[in-house]
Amino acid sequence: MKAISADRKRTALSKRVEKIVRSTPVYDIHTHLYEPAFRELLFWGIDDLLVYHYLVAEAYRYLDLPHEKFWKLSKAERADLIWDALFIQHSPISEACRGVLTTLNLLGLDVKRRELASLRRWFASQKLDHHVTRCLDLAGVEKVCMTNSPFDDQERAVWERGFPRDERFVAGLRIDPLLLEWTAAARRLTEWGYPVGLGLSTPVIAAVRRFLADWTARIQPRYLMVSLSPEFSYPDNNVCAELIDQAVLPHCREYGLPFALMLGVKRAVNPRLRLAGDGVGRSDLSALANLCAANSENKFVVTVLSRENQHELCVLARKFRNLHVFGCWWFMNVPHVVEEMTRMRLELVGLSLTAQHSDARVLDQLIYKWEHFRDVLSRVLVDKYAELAETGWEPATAEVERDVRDLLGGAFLRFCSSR
Ligand code: HDL
Ligand code: ZN
Repeated sequence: MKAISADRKRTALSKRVEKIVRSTPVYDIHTHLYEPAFRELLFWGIDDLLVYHYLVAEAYRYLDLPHEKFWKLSKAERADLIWDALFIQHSPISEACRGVLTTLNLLGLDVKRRELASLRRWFASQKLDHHVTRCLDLAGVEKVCMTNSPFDDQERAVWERGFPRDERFVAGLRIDPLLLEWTAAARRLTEWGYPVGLGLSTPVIAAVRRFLADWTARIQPRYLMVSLSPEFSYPDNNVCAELIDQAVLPHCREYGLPFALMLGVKRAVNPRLRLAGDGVGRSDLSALANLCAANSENKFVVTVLSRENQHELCVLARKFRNLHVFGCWWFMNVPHVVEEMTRMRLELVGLSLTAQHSDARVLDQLIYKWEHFRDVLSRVLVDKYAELAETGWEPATAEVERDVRDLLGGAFLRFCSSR
């Protein structure tokens, strides 16, 4: 009798947790999506789904076509090749392939017939503004953080023209070119009226801070963000570390903004694959420990790309209250690793973290990235609450709702507003 009631208890708990995880809205703290005002910069629909760089990388394990010919093809021609290679010639079993099918299925489309033409007809009949709302609703996403770069000419023009903001979209001020390509960035800042020479003299630092202040006023970012290679070191006497110390961190303190770091990306490991050509490396996280220790007034929102760095990142989160861990980034975002990371984070850090972000580049991807993650989160949380129940600590529904809200953006918002 005892075993049956234990099973019944777990089944009831699973239903309760799954319902809460499924219905809790998400604050998606990092994506590459744009609000509709950016028009063609917002990717959506079946062809954008298929030419996603994750699928380019996987398709190129089968394609013989020289890369330069591939890049000369139209988007639809590239999508045809990827559809054939990854969905028809082979089962679409990878996470990125399955994601396309999850999205199509949840949009109510029939993939059984494997007919790309009919899928294209359906998307061609959709209106963007309606489709944005439908995708956000299906994904359960209430806020989308964009990746906004003043160094992107197309994007900058839209910001400089100005437009009525869509409150569902929040800006993220991305500063990779400023920190990582200083010579070119200095030239552009000078063009834009921020006279900077190459040396980081006081007037140059002042001009950089004015640049950051102007773009903060223009786009109202939730954070400043940069992605850094595994070789990133801090402190260091290179331009990146000095700009962080002298311009970025003081700016973040002045405006009460977190500095978001994405560590461990090796850019252009295979440049012929373009965006699909980036790789991963294990970072020396002593740089992060030094950053958090030396800048206790700054807040750091951090994700790392190497599976080998995940445990150390959790330990650092236990050492530094100004460090907020987020997401299962890029090559980490596959169910097996997401489950491993999420279990480890809950067991080592608890609930003061952001369990996932989507990194969506195509609007429709929000649907699968959050569907797949909610499945994993439910599985992990059911185990964790069942373990609590075994001690006699029965988790109340309101407590589970509070915890899930925290993991899906609530802890991040509290971290941003805390002293
Ligand atoms: O640097 C980043 O923000 C990464 O997320 C890259 O954009 C990467 O290409 C990506 O889309 N990963 O999911
Ligand atoms: Zn990203």
